[in-house]
Amino acid sequence: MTADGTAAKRRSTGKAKPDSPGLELLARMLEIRGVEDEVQRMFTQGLVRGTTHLCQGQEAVAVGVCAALKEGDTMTCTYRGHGAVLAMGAQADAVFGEIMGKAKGLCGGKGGSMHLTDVAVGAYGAFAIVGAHLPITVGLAFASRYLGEDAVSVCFFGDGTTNIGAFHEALNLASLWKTPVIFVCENNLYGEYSPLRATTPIDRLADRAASYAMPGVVVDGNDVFAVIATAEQAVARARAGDGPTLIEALTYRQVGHSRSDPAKYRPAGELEEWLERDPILLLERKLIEDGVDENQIAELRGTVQQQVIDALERAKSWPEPELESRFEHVFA
Ligand SMILES: Cc1ncc(C[n+]2csc(CCOP(=O)(O)OP(=O)(O)O)c2C)c(N)n1
Ligand SMILES: [Mg+2]
Repeated sequence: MTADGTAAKRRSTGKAKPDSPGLELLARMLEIRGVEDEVQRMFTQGLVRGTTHLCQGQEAVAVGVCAALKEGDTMTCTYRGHGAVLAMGAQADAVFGEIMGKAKGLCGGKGGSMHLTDVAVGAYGAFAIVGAHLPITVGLAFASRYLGEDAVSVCFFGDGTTNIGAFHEALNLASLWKTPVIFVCENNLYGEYSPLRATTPIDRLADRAASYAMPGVVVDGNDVFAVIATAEQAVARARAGDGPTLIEALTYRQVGHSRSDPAKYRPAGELEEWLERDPILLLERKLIEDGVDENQIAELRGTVQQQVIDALERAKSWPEPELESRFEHVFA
């Protein structure tokens, strides 16, 4: 898969674009890394209303899968979903604003870090209940087919989620009804503080697809081009009416589970090994191999970092919600 090969099909995020598709992917991944690093700092400064679950190290999964989508496709994700929502095209200032509880945040400041939703870009919700969004995604995909549209729905979730009942119910029904879903399991080796091997009797989670008669594909989740290629196949299958795919993307969260978790439960040397395979470094190395100038990459890093800081400053300057707004958007 070359960077150029994916360009024509890529869905626009509506954000400023560098002049090559490879650099555009890098810009999206750098934006997510920059936002997450800032949110980590904001948490320690007491600026976050509620908690945080960050995705540094997993950026290539979100950016790669979303790059295989087109306008009208939909996505759901978890509390670790800042990256997925940004990859769909949500604006960084509205993400920061939501996390700080500001009125101009993505959900008017009422959802916070774990519930980033931006229907305008197809981000139909981040969910704090493990597994809750898998059946919802089957519903989104069913609606698309029922209405005669060709939109597909992507669902991001973790390795731990594959032990939840809703995972099995969703895969079963999605396959039976051939709904256009792409189930993306981000296997980051841990569910909260438990290593996968302590909770799950198999190594390859993609094997679970066999029970539901759908393809189960394992991909290097730190290689954005591999992710795009795998996601494109799953999307093509879904759009053609052939049903869902389970993708297991092998990746690693470089930070703790949530808040200020120091992740002391990780064996010595594990983080360092994965840092060697940091998805951003891998992409930069590939771009340089393909002839992109190192200075251009350094410049892009600076530009994206400045955009992230500007977005944060804007969001900080926004007002708090009006007291009256607490009764808006509530059912009872
Ligand atoms: C139904 C349910 N059970 C337990 C929890 C508590 N919990 C929050 S995150 C999490 C771990 C999920 O791990 P995984 O699916 O691997 O996702 P990751 O956090 O690694 O992205 C658990 C058990 C929850 N939110 N919902
Ligand atoms: Mg996990």
